[in-house]
Amino acid sequence: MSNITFTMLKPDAVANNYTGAIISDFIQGGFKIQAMKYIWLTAKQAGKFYDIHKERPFYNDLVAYMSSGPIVAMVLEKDNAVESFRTLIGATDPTKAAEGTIRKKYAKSIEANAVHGSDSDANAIIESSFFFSQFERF
Ligand code: IDP
Ligand code: MG
Repeated sequence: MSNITFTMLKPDAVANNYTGAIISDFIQGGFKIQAMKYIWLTAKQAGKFYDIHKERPFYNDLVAYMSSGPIVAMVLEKDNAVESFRTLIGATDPTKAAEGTIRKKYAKSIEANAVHGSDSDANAIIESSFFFSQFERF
């Protein structure tokens, strides 16, 4: 069990001005911000970040979407961070996300689903170091 997870506020969330509300929900959920960056990814960067999904049918659309506007990348800290954060954000498909979850409240579609959350402790560190050099030491 690790205490960090990585998240991005995706282009739909930033464009819809949900940045403040979503960060407030993270803090209300007990997460502390360890690092934060507002950045517009190139398609090349988005493609590299989502390399694990390159065989999936939605990969090209996902890369285009994730490079369509600015995002906010963050490292968050809490006990059992990865699992606790995925509970807070809800299911990938917002129509299936539980009431009160971030994706239920703010996501537009299964693709434009407001936020990313790491799926394992190992990926939390890989993803954090993709954006923030201080996590390369872990
Ligand atoms: P997750 O973000 O809940 O971990 P993943 O399966 O890892 O979900 O998929 C990564 C991202 O790819 C999703 O957050 C979403 O933006 C997009 N995605 C996943 N499944 C689909 C789909 O069926 N159609 C379009 N986009 C999808
Ligand atoms: Mg995932």
